[in-house]
Amino acid sequence: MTTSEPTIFERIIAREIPADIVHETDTVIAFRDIAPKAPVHLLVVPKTAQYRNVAELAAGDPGLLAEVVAVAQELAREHADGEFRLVFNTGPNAGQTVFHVHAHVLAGGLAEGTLA
Ligand code: DGP
Repeated sequence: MTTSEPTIFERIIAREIPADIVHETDTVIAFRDIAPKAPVHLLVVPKTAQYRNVAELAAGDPGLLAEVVAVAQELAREHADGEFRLVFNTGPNAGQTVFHVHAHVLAGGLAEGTLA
């Protein structure tokens, strides 16, 4: 479902605002997070604005979700040692601020910040 106001990620995809883009295909774009939480912090974003979060994406287009994960792996190999944490904040109470589905790819030395 789209909203009337384009999200910041739609504006990046449309090149209305700049971003440090590291990967792009017809369906997915990836760029550096503006406020990195790890030595490597990339966002992998499906270009369609149809899905607000990963649950909607999984239900609506599981193939596109698999592509997001494959791009994350590829970027972790390219920008770090191939190991990575994949985070999908889903909902405001989980810290989601941009309601256009995106994966945070965190890599490059996370051993001290493991979740469990
Ligand atoms: P989330 O809180 O999970 O919705 O993640 C949104 C992320 O988007 C957050 O880590 C900061 C990042 N972000 C917000 N605005 C911009 C922007 O204009 N450019 C870039 N590169 N990242 C942004």
